[in-house]
Amino acid sequence: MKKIYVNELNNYIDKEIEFSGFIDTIRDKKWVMFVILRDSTGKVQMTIEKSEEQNKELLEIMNDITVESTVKITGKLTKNEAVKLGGIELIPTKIEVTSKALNLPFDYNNLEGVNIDTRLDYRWIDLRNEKNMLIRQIESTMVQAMREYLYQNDFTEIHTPKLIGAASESGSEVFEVKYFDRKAYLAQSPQFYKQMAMAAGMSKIFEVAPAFRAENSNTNRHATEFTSFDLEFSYIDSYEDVMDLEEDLLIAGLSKVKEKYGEKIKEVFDKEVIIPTKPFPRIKLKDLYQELHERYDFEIPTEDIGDMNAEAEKLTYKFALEKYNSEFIFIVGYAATKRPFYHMRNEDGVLQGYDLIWRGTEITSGAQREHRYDELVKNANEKGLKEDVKFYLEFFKYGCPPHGGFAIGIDRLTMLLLGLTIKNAQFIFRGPNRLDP
Ligand code: AMO
Repeated sequence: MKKIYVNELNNYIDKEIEFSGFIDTIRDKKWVMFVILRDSTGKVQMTIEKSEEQNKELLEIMNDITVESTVKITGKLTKNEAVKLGGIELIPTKIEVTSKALNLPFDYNNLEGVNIDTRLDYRWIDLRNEKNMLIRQIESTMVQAMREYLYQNDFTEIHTPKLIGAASESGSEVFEVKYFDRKAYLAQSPQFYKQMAMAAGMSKIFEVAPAFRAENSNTNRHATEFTSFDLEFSYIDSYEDVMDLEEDLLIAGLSKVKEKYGEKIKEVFDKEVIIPTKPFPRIKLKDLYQELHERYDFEIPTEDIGDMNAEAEKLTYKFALEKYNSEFIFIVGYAATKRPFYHMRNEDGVLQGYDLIWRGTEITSGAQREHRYDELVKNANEKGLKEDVKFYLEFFKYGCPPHGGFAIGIDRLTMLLLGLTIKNAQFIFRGPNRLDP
């Protein structure tokens, strides 16, 4: 029999049904027992009159049961205006306990004061919290809308390997794994395979998949495994084309989220979903340094010159709001020495790539790629990477159109959308000190 969910119950008034779910709460009164049942779509009240003879057996079962156990109820669904939960109640004739719960380690309805690590140790219980459930639904809506936008624009979704034979991209920050009698690595990005698809003539591709980074950093925005929303497309004239597409993609995603959850996000997370307008502001790194210096007396540390750091990103958000009234801002003009070798440089050596900052955190890196074999070899050599990226360089020997792309960190997107830390935003957080559950 097909499971009937709480949000479908209105179609079954006065009918005999089977309903399965968790026991949410039990209110045991003198004459009656109210049991709130829950599934992923909502809650419904089950009412058991104590005076009725046929309920004796049901009450025995209920007296022995714990909250958070799961049950399968047979009964009749009736209208009752006095019931706060949707004006309906379930009158049971049979209760089957499908799983009995132990006492919970914490009250997931009241997480204030519960240590985040304890919560993560029992993440499956923590996720029962309504707010956490909502985070998952909002993220799913965002990703769905972005996927749909790409399907509508003739992108093909691909699935690239996560086990790779050579340390990718920069040679650092990768996890090594034992692969029979040799070493393999976990992909830090699908970068090389996105580009291989371009060399294959696929023109427009995307992937939503895990990326692995062996970064030993404990911040609010770093994870060792995260979900990367990657795309790549061909026949571009400039990285401006890549930024244009990213604007449309984010507008599509955020519009859907606002339409479906805008009110709820305001109520539960106290965050406004603001749909950005095109074009997002774009600024050169050296002009940004100057603005940050003049406005906030900020000086980029010597080791970060040509790049950004966390503090600069925070101030850039402030600046973007002040100057452009925008939560988003593209930064261009990074130093080639600070960026991967596969970014294209123009004839003056200026990097044709960008980062996108949203609400003070980098959510994207993107670029036009170097598709000319000789140039690419030169750039790889400059970074001392020739052997590691030998297989990748081959992709560009047999014809490859000009192309570009970007990657959005989905966990960061969710985190910034709802004002969370990455530990709260990720379905299951992975960090230097967390591999379980
Ligand atoms: P980059 O390394 O900037 O670019 O990563 C792209 C985006 O992924 C997210 N991200 C992370 N999220 C959580 N934890 C981390 N440790 C982490 N590291 C990165 C960020 C970031 O902006 N190949 C290029 C992309 C491209 O050019 O297409 C790349 O991987 O949101």
